[in-house]
Amino acid sequence: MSLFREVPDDFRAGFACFVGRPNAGKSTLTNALVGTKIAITSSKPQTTRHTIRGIVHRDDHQLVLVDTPGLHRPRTLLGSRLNDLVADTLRSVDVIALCIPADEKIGPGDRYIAEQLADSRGSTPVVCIVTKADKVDRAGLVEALTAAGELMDFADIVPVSAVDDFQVDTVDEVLAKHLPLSPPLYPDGDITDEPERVLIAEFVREAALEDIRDELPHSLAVQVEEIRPREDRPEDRPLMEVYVNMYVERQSQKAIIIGRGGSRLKEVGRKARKHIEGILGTPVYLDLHVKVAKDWQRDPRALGRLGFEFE
Ligand SMILES: Nc1nc2c(ncn2[C@@H]2O[C@H](COP(=O)(O)OP(=O)(O)OP(=O)(O)O)[C@@H](O)[C@H]2O)c(=O)[nH]1
Ligand SMILES: [Mg+2]
Repeated sequence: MSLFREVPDDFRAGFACFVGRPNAGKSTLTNALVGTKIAITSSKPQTTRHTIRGIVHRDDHQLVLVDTPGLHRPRTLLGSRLNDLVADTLRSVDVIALCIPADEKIGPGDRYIAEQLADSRGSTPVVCIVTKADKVDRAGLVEALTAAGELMDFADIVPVSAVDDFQVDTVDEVLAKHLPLSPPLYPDGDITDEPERVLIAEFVREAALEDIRDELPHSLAVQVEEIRPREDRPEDRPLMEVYVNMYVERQSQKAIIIGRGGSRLKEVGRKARKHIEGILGTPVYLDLHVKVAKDWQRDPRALGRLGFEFE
């Protein structure tokens, strides 16, 4: 049996890429379009650190979304590497969606991105997505749309609110118009090409960083140790056991994550479990372990063990 379904001759499939400055709402919109959380989001800029593909399945098309790290004028090596990553991505997609938040004035950051697009997009169409429409009133939205339209020559301009589910389907339809005729690129039911283990580790990292990021800047690494079905469960009521290790650098940070009487760790587990269940499609028993790995950021062997690979 084929994993791919029969499709009509006029089926379309291809890639769209979200770009925009940090915090513009790219990952939140990716999740809304896919219908399941696959990308972590936060109110702090530079949350996304690598490109993530999300797959939207419709009767007449399949849209593969590539969510990218926020683009900005680079100040550090990491920043310039992230920008290179985005530039490479632009060259391999069928349509580019530039995200601009409705509640912020267009600034040098957006102009910088528009210049980059003019340089590297070739003949790829660019659609403007005015995000966070729920944060402004009608007049504010008209103003944001007008200002966006003056930034560059767009194939379309679409306002959207991922939070209020306003026009999310329209974004999908507008992007799908630019896809080539093609059979599906991914099997039915696939919503991302991220490995499950990576997603699960990211969800735990997001939940842990949500309210304690300032105390734990870059000192947290998360690794999934094991995912296994609990034995002796009836076939129609499976339970997945997920074992996760969280590494911090100091004993004091371990105490922060665990919290008074384990309260913080419990809350991290509760938040992360909800998203993990969404991905695995079954109830989950989540076991979180906090360990101290002294100076792991500086120790190549520790980095290797934690799944960081460098060329
Ligand atoms: N009110 C409202 N807030 C939104 C909407 N979309 C995103 N946000 C918020 O904006 C913040 C940034 O969202 P992200 O999706 O992480 O932004 P991003 O563009 O992926 O950011 P980077 O990965 O850092 O480039 C989060 O606090 C979101 O909750 C929206 O439609 N409405
Ligand atoms: Mg993001």
